[in-house]
Amino acid sequence: MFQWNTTRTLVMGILNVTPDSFYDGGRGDHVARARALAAAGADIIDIGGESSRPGSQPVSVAEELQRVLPIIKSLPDLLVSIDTTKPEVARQAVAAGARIINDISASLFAPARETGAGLVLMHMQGTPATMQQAPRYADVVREVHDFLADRIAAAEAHGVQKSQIAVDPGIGFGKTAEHNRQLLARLKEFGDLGCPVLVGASRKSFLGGAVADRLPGSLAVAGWAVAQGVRVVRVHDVAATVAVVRLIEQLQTCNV
Ligand code: PT1
Repeated sequence: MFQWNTTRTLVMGILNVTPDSFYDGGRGDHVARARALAAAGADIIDIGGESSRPGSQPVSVAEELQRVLPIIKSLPDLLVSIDTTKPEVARQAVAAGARIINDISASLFAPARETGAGLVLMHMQGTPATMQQAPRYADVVREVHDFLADRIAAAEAHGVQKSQIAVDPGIGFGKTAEHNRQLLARLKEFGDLGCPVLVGASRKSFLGGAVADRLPGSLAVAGWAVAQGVRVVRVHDVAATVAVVRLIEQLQTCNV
């Protein structure tokens, strides 16, 4: 069974194998891109065959499998997560070598139980197609926190071990820029859930400006998140993020 390593921060490098990725620093062959992410220091390669950015539309199981399976099979030596909401894609991806299910729908309990894969449970309000139309919360941090607590309990009730699970507040998924800032400002409140916290803020629109100009903001958020106790950061720019994360970890072990 997969268990999250909690001794140091993990950097998850993003590999979109969709034709409509919102940011793909340089394009190129997918397997070569995965190798480059690993060489840059990524601990996990997150492979996604269906976009979930705001306004995106679903793809079929067959299309998603066709996109992701050949790449997963080409990377047997790397720790791979499959970014999917489809149980059949999750099962086949794990059979092909993926060891973590990155589930933005927070519902893929059966594939995680059956395979023993790691499971990321993420919060989202609505669906990718419509989630940014009218995000609404009384207290976004409380509501996301309580949703994740409920999903952990549901996963455990379905036979998933708690040590398999990581949780994710879902930056950009049915949230205004202010909601995203509140979630990041109060990340420590997720510590009581008893699972590693993952944050994915890389190059997202709440940072402002053009996608190509969002690296400084992305690095600032990654460093901030690690300082608040986040254990996994999902990013496009692996080498720069690894440098930031290692420095924050050093500062955390300095005695003042
Ligand atoms: C995420 C995440 C993900 N994000 C996890 N998986 C995306 N666990 C895909 C924008 O506002 O944060 N955690 N898989 C990508 N989603 C978005 C959302 C991309 C918003 C862009 C935006 O620009």
